[in-house]
Amino acid sequence: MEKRWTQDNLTSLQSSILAEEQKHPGATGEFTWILSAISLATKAIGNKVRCARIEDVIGEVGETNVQGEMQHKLDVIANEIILRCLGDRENIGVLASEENETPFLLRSREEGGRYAVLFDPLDGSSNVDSSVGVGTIFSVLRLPDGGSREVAMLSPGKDQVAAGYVLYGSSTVLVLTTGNGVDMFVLDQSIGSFVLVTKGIQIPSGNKTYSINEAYTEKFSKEIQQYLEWVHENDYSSRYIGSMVADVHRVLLKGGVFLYPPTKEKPEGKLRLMYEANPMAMVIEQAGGMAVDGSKRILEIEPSGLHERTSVILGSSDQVGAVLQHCS
Ligand code: P6P
Repeated sequence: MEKRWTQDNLTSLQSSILAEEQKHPGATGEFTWILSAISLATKAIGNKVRCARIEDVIGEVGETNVQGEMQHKLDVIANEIILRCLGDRENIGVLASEENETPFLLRSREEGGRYAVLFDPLDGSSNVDSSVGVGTIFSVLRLPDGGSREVAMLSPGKDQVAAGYVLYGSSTVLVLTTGNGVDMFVLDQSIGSFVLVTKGIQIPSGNKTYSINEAYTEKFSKEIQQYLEWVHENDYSSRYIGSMVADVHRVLLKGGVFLYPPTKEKPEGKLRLMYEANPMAMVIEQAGGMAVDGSKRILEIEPSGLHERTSVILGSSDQVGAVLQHCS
């Protein structure tokens, strides 16, 4: 069997982050502390996802979350795991979750709270019962010295200091950017560590694959409808999983374009800006792609609320450009 890694090429998530940190003279190591908590939390969540049927935590809780969507048992479990793992990191001032209406204000700047971490604990959780890939999405913002933390947390995506996701799929994959490219790690269960498998991912161009829920075609704008007519006439293939982390991960590695445009029912779009669109947009841009809301970069949207939604069109620049040719 081919060696998965050898002594001279085993790079763990922690050692990769520390090596990155060395490039920043002023780095204090506290940033690493946050990412190691995200690593710990997502390993625990991955275990829960894999054992969900055995532990009978599949299905809905019977209540709706702040989004008005049915909450799944695993949403609650994943949320509690992240809050527990991140909550005791003394340099985190704010935690904000898709599952909670208001953010957790843990520590002031004076008490050492220097970062805000925003997350969707288990995006696509309704897919777990059919063993479709689901994921945790995270975004890290540095809190400025002065001002209210709630206001500071609503910074545009271009201010993120780190972003990424963990896909609980055929393998548990962590994709991370700290602003210097995109790296991919896979959880090696035999040693319990995320190990570096690809450094500096670049999204391929030229892949004529589009990813959108075409059931809503009649509810999309006429521009999107025209784009869909165009792809049907130009030898495109369609891939849509209905789990954002899985769909975006495929686009990151293979190219193509993922779209979740506004519909009549959701005129602002379905996906959330702060903890879904922004982190994914940072990853895609850092990999050389584009991420827009139809008219501008997602990362330049000035947020007005923690749970606001946005239209999302992201992928390789050529494929996003093909969409925009029909939307401008
Ligand atoms: P639809 C999952 O519920 C989610 O938030 C994303 O993961 C996914 O991209 C989207 O919704 C799917 O929505 O309307 O196509 O089922």
